[in-house]
Amino acid sequence: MYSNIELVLKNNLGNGLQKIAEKIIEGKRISDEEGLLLFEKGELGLLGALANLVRERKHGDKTYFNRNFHIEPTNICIYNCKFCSYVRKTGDEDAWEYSLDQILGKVSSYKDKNVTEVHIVGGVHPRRDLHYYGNMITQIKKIIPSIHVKAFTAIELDFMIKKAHVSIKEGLMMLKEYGLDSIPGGGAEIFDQEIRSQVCDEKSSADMWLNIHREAHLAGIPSNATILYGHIEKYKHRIDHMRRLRELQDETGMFNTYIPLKFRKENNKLSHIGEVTTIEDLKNYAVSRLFLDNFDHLKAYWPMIGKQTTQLSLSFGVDDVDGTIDDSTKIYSMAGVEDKSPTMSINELADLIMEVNRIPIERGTLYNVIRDYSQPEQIEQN
Ligand code: V47
Ligand code: SF4
Repeated sequence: MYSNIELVLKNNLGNGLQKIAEKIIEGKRISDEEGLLLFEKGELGLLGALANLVRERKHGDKTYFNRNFHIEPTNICIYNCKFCSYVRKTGDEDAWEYSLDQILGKVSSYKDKNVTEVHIVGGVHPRRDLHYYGNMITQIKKIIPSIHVKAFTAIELDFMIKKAHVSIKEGLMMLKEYGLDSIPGGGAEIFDQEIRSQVCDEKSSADMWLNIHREAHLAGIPSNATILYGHIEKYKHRIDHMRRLRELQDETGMFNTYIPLKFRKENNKLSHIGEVTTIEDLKNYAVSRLFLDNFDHLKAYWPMIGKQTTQLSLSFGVDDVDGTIDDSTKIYSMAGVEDKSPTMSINELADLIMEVNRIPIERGTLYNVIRDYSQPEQIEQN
């Protein structure tokens, strides 16, 4: 009996795709040009079969998720990214800035819920600084000592570290002392300068984003990486973005996962562009899996992409779906996603994964295995 992949190869693909498919099957790295060709000429079934091969070589059917919640301390931001539906200015009716007590109160409400991670990101608030946020992390860990604090995009870090008048390395070491465990992937957007300047011209540069992640890795702080796709960028810009990440990963090996973020169009200055199709989303996951050979994990962030596309993505290279969330983030509900109160219980996450015949694994932030939920007797009530 032939495997899907052997059938693909027996067909003798045209358009230069045959050589690329063979390289992937042999476990070789593909070039920028080859990545671009996959985007431009790769048929969805082929991309899925190849990406799934890579995914299964790395993880078999295992599909990861965690017990997490978000804290978004404020939506007040000094920047005005055109794709952002969330940003407000001081005094705006729907601006928020939670006090430290409010934030700690929220953390206390999770004390007995077995959460393993808190994800903290927000706007770049002009009056908050490194010590305020550092102290916040320390206080959070007093309430839940075992929790992993994944906090602050490189954009927030750039601002608070400059404000503290210390080097990037010193600033990161200070935050690590306060209790920072890892850095989320936000703020990367799209690295190409021409496109970046059209969608978020005031934001820290691509080089700054990469440098902060490099310095974090050197300081022993792992991080995630994202891309914002499906707006005005072209395929070549996505490849350029991933190549820069692949190079940094070759240097440090400290990126945990890559999370493609689909541009969602409601309530922002790029609404007129519209959104790309689910087919484009699946293609993007697949080519990401094939291009980023040195990233262990590829995540579909379910609150952004929706539950059904998340299930489909598991056949296109994705091995992680993020976590329980518990209705704690507004970034995507304000940008127009259908599910305005994103929450999934552990059982719902396990069912979502098992419905498409994969094995649900609860993980810690750094992919330590906590529990295999594929065994029915292990599914708990919560
Ligand atoms: O950097 C903002 C994006 C990011 C829109 O590391 C938008 O585990 C689409 O980085 N349409 C923040 N995207 C969120 C983020 C993230 C999310 C989940 C998991 C992790 C992780 C990181 O959200 C921003 C920006 O790229 N974003 N507005 C929008 N309208
Ligand atoms: Fe501010 Fe982030 Fe929104 Fe840009 S994406 S305006 S940096 S909150």
